[in-house]
Amino acid sequence: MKVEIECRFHMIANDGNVMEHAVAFDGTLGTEVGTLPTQSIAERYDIVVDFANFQPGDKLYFVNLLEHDNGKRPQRAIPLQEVLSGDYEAEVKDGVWERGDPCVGKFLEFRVREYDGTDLSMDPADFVRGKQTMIPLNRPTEEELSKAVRREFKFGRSQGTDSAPWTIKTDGGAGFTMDPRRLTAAPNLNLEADGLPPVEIWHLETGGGWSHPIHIHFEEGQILQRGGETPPEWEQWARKDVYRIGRMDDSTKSVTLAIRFREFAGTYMEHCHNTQHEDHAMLMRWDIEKPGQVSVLPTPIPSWDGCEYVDTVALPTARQSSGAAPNPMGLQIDPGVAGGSNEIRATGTTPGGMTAFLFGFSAGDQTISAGPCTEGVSLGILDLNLLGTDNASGTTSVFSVQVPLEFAGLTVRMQAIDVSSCAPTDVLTHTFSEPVVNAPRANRTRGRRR
Ligand SMILES: [Cu+2]
Repeated sequence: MKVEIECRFHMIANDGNVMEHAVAFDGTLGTEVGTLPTQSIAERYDIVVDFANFQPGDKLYFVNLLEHDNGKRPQRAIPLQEVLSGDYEAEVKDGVWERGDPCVGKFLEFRVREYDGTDLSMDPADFVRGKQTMIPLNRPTEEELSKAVRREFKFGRSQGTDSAPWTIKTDGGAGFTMDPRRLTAAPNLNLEADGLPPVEIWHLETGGGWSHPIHIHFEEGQILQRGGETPPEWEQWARKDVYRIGRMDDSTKSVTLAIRFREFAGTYMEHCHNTQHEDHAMLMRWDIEKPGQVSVLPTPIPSWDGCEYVDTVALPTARQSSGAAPNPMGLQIDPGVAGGSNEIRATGTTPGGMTAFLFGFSAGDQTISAGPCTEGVSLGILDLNLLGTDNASGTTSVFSVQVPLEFAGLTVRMQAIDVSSCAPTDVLTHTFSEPVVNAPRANRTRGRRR
């Protein structure tokens, strides 16, 4: 005979932060009795369990039912009875697991005991919606949200390779895997008139495949919308640092969150927390910058002999995001290509239409013309042979030029022109402040240690 006993609990914290209100998993407000919402890798739920329905001597278990047979995603959920009865059991043969996943099964046991002490803990039922608050949320105001910098990050397999299939697209730009030298987003600690650091709105989205639990390091955010709608009760009262998107129960294709950057300028990370994805470099670097900061932080490259620093290249939208609208022309300069000589590569992406890309080194402005635009644009060109132009339509264009073996103090400038309107946009510059030498590992700078 199968006996089901209700195991009631309240959620009081989410991702390590005490919530504004506790949530009772009792069948109200979108909850299911005794059932936690789906929890992705790296998400944390703190719950207070009421064991009143159990007797001393009872044992309760955490059981994993999701069977993996490769790294892509769980293939199926094994019925609980099959696991508890022992009918499902992975077998090992000659040191190799076969016919089953050894991670399916019980992994934590609770033993219910008599308790005759005095329970001094707070009753979470006193802190649900409409009752007392635990830790109030510092919610952004409507005005803050209306003027917030907006950024968009899309997680998927677009523009990846067989060896690095999982990529992140930022603000409508190209899909990239991790390169610590690339700065993707740079919120600034500029204070508003009210003395508060500004709020940014980050939109995380996925195309499909397995889910992506996106971990934003350092700062916590509040979910404004899940799949374009009000988030569930347990996410409304929560500060979070892992945001689950994609194909799972209790999940949606996108999450929009508000996040306030308050202190500790420096370099941080945003990444998918599924190990298979993050190990294939589904990560990106973002920096918190100081008010008035001009230079981007250099990139530390650790070695056995200490740490060397190389130049950082920022995406054109890093400091001032293009907002909710896709960036019409994402430009990027890569300061070197591994294994090559001193090659500088520029990448531009357009959503469509005719675009000319210009690319050169500054040595004073010089006016040139491109395509049908007779007035041309002003662009610093050291050597016209280093000029790249192209007509692109809805594609990514890549230019690369060979540069002198060693140079310093050069500024690379890149510009896109919409030739239908002859309007130049997105001037992107990058100055190589350190000598760049033709080392076996391209773009390694010398000598600077901290
Ligand atoms: Cu992922």
